[in-house]
Amino acid sequence: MNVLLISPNTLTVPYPVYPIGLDYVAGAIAAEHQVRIADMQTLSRDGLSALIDDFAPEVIGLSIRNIDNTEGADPLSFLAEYRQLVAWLRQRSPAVIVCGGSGFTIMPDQVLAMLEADYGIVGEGERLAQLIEALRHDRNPAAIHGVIAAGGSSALPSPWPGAQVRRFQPDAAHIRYYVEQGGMLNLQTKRGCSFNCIYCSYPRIEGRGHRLTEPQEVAATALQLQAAGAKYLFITDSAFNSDIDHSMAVAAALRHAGLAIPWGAFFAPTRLPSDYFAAMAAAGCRHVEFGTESLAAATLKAYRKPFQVEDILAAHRLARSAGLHVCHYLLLGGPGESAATVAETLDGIERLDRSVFFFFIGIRIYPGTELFDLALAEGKLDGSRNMLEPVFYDPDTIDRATIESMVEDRARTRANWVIGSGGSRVAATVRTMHRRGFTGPLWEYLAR
Ligand code: B12
Ligand code: SF4
Repeated sequence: MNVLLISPNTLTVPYPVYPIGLDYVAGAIAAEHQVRIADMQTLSRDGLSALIDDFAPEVIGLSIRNIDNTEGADPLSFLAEYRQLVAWLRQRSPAVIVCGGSGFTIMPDQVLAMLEADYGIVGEGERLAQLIEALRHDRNPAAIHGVIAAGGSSALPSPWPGAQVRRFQPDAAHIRYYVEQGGMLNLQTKRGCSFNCIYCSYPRIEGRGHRLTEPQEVAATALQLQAAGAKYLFITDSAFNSDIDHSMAVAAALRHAGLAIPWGAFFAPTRLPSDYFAAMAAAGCRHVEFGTESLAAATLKAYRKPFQVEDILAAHRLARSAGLHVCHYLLLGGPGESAATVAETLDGIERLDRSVFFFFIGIRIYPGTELFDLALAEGKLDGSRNMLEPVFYDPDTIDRATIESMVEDRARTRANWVIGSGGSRVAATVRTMHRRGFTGPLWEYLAR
């Protein structure tokens, strides 16, 4: 069959991100089917229309990475735009339309109903191969584990048990865009996060158990991306160090393979071996993005973070002394947050030298998380509420506006304190620098 995979994500905040998920979906079906990828970051509607006329897809896959921007202070939803795209596709093509992706997986039934697509695949898109087989043989796709049909509903499937094959095509039309705009391509070294932070949707999207890619295979893919012109790699793992041994083995493999370009990743500031970040730096790591969330002991405990304040300080010191650029993401306004814990976090930040801080104020409540259950139990959420409209947790003792003004009071004089992802102003600066040849995420230029 002819299968067209579309990434409709045109968000450029904080920068355009390479749609790596579609490489894996393509990898699962390319042996049997003709596959093309249309990245709307690089293609106009006219271009898409011409592609549809030329390729005549029988199945169209839509990658729904973001449903919204999760920024309490500056909320943006993308679903109306995607719904319009599905209607537009229907006018041009009789293809069966299938949705999937990380954002989709958070609320599959609701997103499918809103977009009016035919089917959705919850979790890993590798199951598209089975769905296409069912269509080919006139069987019911909704009988497949993890597949939902319009009007149906589905429980979260078990993780994909088969191979994860990435199909990266260096000559595909969209690759040049990312190579020229900051040079960043993406790399995945494992799926899953074994930690249990109460608000987090990542284990739901990727599973709780780790599924590791062989370090040599990761290194071979990294070299392939480098050969295609990548000047920087972003490791998309939920937390690169959630399996310390594997992350060390990947770093060693990248070093032995002679990877010449720098890379960055998300890390949890857990207790780490003293040579950990030196090993990362030796393998080409340049940026460490810590999912720190708070520097107040009570808040870390309430969020069930797998580390304590001393661990954050120690991980920060190790990364800094290995010469790495460091940023910390902060997530304020969860259960138990108060003026005192916010002040503790803001004071704690002063102890983290030469860093950038991204503040997310208000925690988006996702179904399937402990925070969702807690908000229900506390009477802060009505069980029948449509969660597609972002709902943020309201702590008992402080409101989001107060937290925001506490952060803004100090952020005003500090260029390295960024509220949210920085919005369009920061994105515009990044875009200009990427056009001038700077590579990578670039937040290090804000570090103080
Ligand atoms: C890495 C990451 C980032 C990095 C990206 C860096 C980079 N160079 O790519 C940074 C920090 C920059 C970032 C930014 C943002 N992110 Co982010 N990010 C992630 C993360 C951790 C991994 C995404 C990823 O690449 N995964 C690896 C690939 C291989 O997996 P995948 O895309 O999910 O694809 C698989 C399946 O989903 C499925 N699939 C994918 N497409 C399709 C299509 C079809 C047809 C099918 C059937 C299946 C399918 O199959 C694939 C293979 O199994 C996810 C959380 C997570 N663990 O998923 C959040 C996540 C995607 N981000 C999210 C958000 C909100 C954002 C921001 C909007 C935040 C902000 N305000 O700035 C921005 C948006 C950036 C942009 N321009 O789009 C949300 C989206 C959910 C939502 N609420 O909408 C997520 C899910 C986190 C969360 N809050 O739960 N992000
Ligand atoms: S460590 Fe990060 S990815 Fe893992 S559960 Fe906690 S917040 Fe989610």
